[in-house]
Amino acid sequence: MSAGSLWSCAFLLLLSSIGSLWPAEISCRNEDGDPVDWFLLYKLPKYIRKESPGTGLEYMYMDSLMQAWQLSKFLINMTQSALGQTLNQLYEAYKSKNDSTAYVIYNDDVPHSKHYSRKQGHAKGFLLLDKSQGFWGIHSIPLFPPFPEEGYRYPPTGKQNAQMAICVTFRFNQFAEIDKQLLCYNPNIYNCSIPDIFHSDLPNLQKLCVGSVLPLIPWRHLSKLQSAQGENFLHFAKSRFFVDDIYVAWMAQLLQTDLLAESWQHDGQKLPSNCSLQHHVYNINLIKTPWNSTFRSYYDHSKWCVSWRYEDQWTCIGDLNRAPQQAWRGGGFICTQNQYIYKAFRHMIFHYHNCKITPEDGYE
Ligand SMILES: *[C@@H]1O[C@H](CO)[C@@H](O)[C@H](O)[C@H]1NC(C)=O
Ligand SMILES: *[C@@H]1O[C@H](CO)[C@@H](O)[C@H](O)[C@H]1NC(C)=O
Ligand SMILES: *[C@@H]1O[C@H](CO)[C@@H](O)[C@H](O)[C@H]1NC(C)=O
Ligand SMILES: *[C@@H]1O[C@H](CO)[C@@H](O)[C@H](O)[C@H]1NC(C)=O
Ligand SMILES: *[C@H]1O[C@@H](CO)[C@H](O)[C@@H](O)[C@@H]1NC(C)=O
Repeated sequence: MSAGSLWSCAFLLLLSSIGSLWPAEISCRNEDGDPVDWFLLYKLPKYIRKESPGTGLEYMYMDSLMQAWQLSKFLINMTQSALGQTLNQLYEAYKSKNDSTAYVIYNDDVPHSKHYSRKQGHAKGFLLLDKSQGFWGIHSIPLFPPFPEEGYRYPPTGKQNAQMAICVTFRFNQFAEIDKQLLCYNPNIYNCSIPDIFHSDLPNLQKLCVGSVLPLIPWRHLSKLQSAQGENFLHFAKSRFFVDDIYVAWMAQLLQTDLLAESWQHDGQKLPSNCSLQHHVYNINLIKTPWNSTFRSYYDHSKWCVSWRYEDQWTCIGDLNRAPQQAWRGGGFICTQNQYIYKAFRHMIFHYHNCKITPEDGYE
């Protein structure tokens, strides 16, 4: 071996050892703890039709590397779950009192709190970032995630109904847009840390975090977001001043697509399927998993919608239900035309309500 190649060998060895010592970048994480560009998690309800009740902790999972639903071998209350692996980074950052990371957790239903403000967004999520990159998680789980002092746990009240979570990894420059979107939401932030170095880039989150006076809140705002690996998203944020059903009045018309919508619609709080405007919105009422078991939307607390036509390919996941009171609440949806995400969701729709009720009303 020549001296030159010996040197390059030594150099490669040095590089690889640096590589393993280098702290991994902040990202959404899969169940192996590896970084992923995005993941989706659909926790199944306790009551599946024609089956005996489950634990209410099983979930389906897919991500940027695994492009169809898989039943997870973990339960959602475990630290090995994708949510556990991802949030662990936030809990670790909190413990190390790290000045180079910022985090925010928000939920209209705060753990250990009886206070409930309708002026704040009907929205649940978490963010962790440094000046290089981070993630944004959007979910439907009340009383979640726990305060950072407590570490990862899953609330027992989140077992009965199905729940949804999406996590997307973003480069730092995208968080200035996310900051604007969250101003529209006016989310109920219950724990956060936004060190000084972030104040100029995240002015709204900084104010929301410390509870200082907010600038004028826009009625609504649309943002284009791009994940770290280049996946395109469109994000809809509405404030409580945009008083309308976000599905019909905004998303379906702007995306120019008829939508099939899954959301929490308990008795007396339903908006019916709506065909009044050019693009229609139909309520789903039965979901079928890839393993052919079915559950009623009645037991689903998640909020999502997809294009009715396969050609349109839109999938949106977010915060708001098709219920009259939700018109007065802030919140939003993250939308994508990723074909795998679309297929995964579109194929789960087993029955929905047309605007005119007919006997074979929307069976898939
Ligand atoms: C998760 O829930 C299951 C079922 O209730 C329970 O047996 C298990 O101990 C829980 N695990 C954790 C880590 O909380
Ligand atoms: C603090 O965060 C930065 C950026 O994410 C990271 O490089 C550094 O290792 C962290 N420090 C500690 C003590 O965890
Ligand atoms: C459909 O939704 C639009 C927008 O919210 C609303 O103006 C209209 O009244 C609704 N139509 C019906 C039949 O409820
Ligand atoms: C589900 O049902 C479809 C249609 O009846 C069938 O083709 C498919 O094999 C079933 N899948 C499973 C996993 O049972
Ligand atoms: C969570 O946020 C940190 C940093 O802002 C505070 O130091 C904690 O006191 C707070 N925890 C709770 C339970 O409010």
